[in-house]
Amino acid sequence: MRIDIVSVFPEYFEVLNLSLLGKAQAKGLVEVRAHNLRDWTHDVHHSVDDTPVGGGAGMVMKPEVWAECLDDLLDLAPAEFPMTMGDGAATDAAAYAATAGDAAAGGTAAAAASSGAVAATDDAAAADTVSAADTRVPADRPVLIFPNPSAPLFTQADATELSRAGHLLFGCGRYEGYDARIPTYYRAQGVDVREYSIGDYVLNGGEVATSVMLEAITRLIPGFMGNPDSIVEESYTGEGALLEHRQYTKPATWRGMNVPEVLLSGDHGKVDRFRRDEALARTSKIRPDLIERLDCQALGKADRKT
Ligand code: 6GU
Repeated sequence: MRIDIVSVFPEYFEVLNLSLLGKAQAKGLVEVRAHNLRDWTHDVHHSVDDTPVGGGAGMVMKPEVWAECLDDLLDLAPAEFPMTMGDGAATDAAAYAATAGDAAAGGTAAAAASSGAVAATDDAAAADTVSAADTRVPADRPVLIFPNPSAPLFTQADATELSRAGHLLFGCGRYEGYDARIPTYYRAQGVDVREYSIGDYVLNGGEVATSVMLEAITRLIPGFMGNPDSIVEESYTGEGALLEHRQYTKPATWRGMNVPEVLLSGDHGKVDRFRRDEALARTSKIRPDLIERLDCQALGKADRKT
């Protein structure tokens, strides 16, 4: 898996060379490269942001700088929106027109038609590969990920899906965010673009969120973990669908506290049932939202296996 990270603080990612990800790089399972967004600026100040259109506090990251960088890393030629290509672009163009409320989306058909830069056939093929029903990531299609506190939550299911990708590119925004046209544009270019939040709190930028997502994704790459069983165990209820049961180690009695009796019984069926009951009970108490999302069919299957 190739992993590119773009940030104005690329040094932040030097820690990735340590730890488990360092070992995975040494084994050739992943290749991580952190890039400085400012390398794609042309002005003396290397500026990457500008004031928000419509007013307001803070700064917004400029689309031109990001585009020069992402075009380079994704090996794409510049084009005019909307590009003439597969359904993905058409849908996105429609969505864009619906939300933008200006002539930008509809008024550039001539420009798109005259732009020889868009490989329409390749993009159409790429659009065909991923339908709404099939969310698997084809290994040859890059996935562009923008951490964004106002996006859907990143889940274990997303991590599992992205662990099968061949190329991930993280675009770390800073300040008040990035120009909203950037993800729309690359989606229309046939790139699989995702925006994710890692939780309901605000961070200063996408760097920490990127390292969180990277760790969740890369540990699922086959051969990454020393003991692949630890992943299977975690996912027996459907990949992070429930909180895990509590764990104990020896001694059986410590400072007057006993481990639950059933765990010492040697009856694997009983132990499994105890743990699943506890996982369910704790989840409904601590995270009832997870119970609502539960795939009851998957749970039934897990039951029958034991
Ligand atoms: Cl992805 N980015 C930022 N800046 N803050 C966040 C976040 C992402 N997820 C939760 N908070």
